[in-house]
Amino acid sequence: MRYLTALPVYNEEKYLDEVLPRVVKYAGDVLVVDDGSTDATPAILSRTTDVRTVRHPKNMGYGAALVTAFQETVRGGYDALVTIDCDGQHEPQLIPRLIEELGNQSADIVSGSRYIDTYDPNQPPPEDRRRINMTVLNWLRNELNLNLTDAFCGFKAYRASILDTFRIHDLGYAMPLEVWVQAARANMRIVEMAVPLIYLDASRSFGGSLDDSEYRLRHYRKVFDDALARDERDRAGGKRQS
Ligand SMILES: Nc1nc2c(ncn2[C@@H]2O[C@H](COP(=O)(O)OP(=O)(O)O)[C@@H](O)[C@H]2O)c(=O)[nH]1
Ligand SMILES: [Mg+2]
Repeated sequence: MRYLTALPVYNEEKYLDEVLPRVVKYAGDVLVVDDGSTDATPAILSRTTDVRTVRHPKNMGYGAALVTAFQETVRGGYDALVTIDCDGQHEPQLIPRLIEELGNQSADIVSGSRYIDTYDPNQPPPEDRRRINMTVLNWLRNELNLNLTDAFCGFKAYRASILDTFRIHDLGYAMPLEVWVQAARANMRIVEMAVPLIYLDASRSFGGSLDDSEYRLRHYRKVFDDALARDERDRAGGKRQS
């Protein structure tokens, strides 16, 4: 399976030199989607030879960076895509395992889960993230019959053939919810793989109003509702196979 490994990156000058060589070691072709970084990220990337960079002229959001990775995967004729964050929270040595699992399980999506294995009690996830994850999992189970343990892990493998079926409207952190709605409604085969739960920097934030967990949950619910409604319309309008 010929696959692309893509990193959505926004102002990661602190992690690039540590994360990129480790990704290159375990991955085939590597793409960095620089989402309009304003720190030293572009300078660091300009001197990094063994990765390809696509840059958004301005910051568009986590979801936008993933959509670009989807498009580059299809354009490059790859069989699959692995997405991995660039802040040290994901372990590059697991990249080949994700691809292996995609093949073995003949899955459409292999999603890393930080909540399958018991995590180190000394390094618990931030409480609001754990709570919001549990709430969203209930939505997925009750409204999509999708049984997952981690709704937001950025460490995933996708079969390339599904990527251009997604119609993404939220370009921020809620984008994965749109993917879950469209993937579940299209009966895609989704499996999870245990990955370590790593939180290195408690000061990292979503930025802006999403740092308010109540607001973030309401925003996620709105994106989820809109995605459900849009999908129903698309199906009724024959834009998607029922
Ligand atoms: N904060 C932020 N990260 C982005 C953006 N675009 C791409 N990213 C990258 O997306 C990945 C996940 O972001 P992060 O803030 O760590 O998300 P979290 O781990 O789910 O809280 C990282 O590699 C970021 O550099 C953006 O607009 N804002
Ligand atoms: Mg992170």
